[in-house]
Amino acid sequence: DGPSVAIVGATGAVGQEFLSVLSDRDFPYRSIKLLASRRSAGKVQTFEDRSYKIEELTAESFDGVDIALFSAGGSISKEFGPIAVEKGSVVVDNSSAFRMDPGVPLVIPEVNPEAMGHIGLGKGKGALIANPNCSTIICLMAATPLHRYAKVLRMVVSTYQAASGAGAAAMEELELQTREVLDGKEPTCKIFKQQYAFNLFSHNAPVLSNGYNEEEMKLVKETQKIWNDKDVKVTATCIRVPVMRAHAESVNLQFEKPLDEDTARQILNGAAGVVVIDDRASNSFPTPLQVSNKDDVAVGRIRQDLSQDGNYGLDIFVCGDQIRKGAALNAVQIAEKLL
Ligand code: A2P
Ligand code: 11C
Repeated sequence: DGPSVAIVGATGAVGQEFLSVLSDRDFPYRSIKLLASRRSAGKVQTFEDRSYKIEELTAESFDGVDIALFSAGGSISKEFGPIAVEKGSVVVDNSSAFRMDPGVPLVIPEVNPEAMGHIGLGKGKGALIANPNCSTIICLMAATPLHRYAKVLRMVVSTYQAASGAGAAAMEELELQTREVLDGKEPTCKIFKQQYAFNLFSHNAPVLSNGYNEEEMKLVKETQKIWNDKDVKVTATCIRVPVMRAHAESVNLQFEKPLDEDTARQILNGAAGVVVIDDRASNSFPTPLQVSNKDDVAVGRIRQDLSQDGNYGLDIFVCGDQIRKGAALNAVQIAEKLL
């Protein structure tokens, strides 16, 4: 028993992770449908000992679907999300298409589950729920428990983002380029138009007229929406680094109330979905590799910000698996709340 589930973008990096997460968490489903582009239609995918044919995404794909997990890019979400809702599906959308729509909840289950309101299954009504951007999810998993205690007034984020955020093809390109460079060959630059292996560069999202790129503005706007706080000041610099699948973020926080580092460590130790890795003696702090394929976000380098008077500032360093908590896991956790 359970809901019928459709995965839109099933062949992609996040689509494949939806399947792993559903299986790992024993998500109860009655049936599952794997949807992708015409290019993939007919390919066979094994999932939980059964073979499934990938189907081409069409308007008819959503007949009888209770939950649709979308991760095929914003334009596919814009086109097919409303069709799925019309057919009565609850859509959990991993793209940026609907995140800032005031009528669409933007949800991290550990942070703002209440934003889902009364959306549920079996009500004869479809709905849209947006999954935040990966950098926002990973940042807010660590910042929110501190925000609840001392209220963040200003947050400065610098990201070190993995290839996976740009999809399966970018991950393949990083691997290929690494081999090519080591072999003394010219690296193939299709996804990013510049050398990625043994390099880093400003995030590939379009740069806006204010000088920020879209990825940076997502951190600003999504934080304000998720915290339901239009006044919180956020600024960000987003960088792509040659790491496969986990993002790292340096986060500087300024609080309304004092918060010392020992209390912050205690709060983070008790936070759901967060592990603290913060051993100064052995220089052991979070790394992207440690959190790869893991559910929890890791936090370390927890220290008082010397540049702020009193205990009104903290610096932390956060790492989280971009495909898992940054995308698929968060979406499946939302789906679990619908059950
Ligand atoms: P396909 O493999 O058939 O191209 P990623 O984020 O890893 O790049 O994955 C993108 C996902 O979105 C893939 O599953 C891809 O399917 C899917 N996709 C891309 N374009 C379309 C489309 N026009 N219709 C349906 N799915 C699409
Ligand atoms: C990245 N966060 O790591 C981006 C990609 O709004 O869902 C995903 C963009 C989004 O590159």
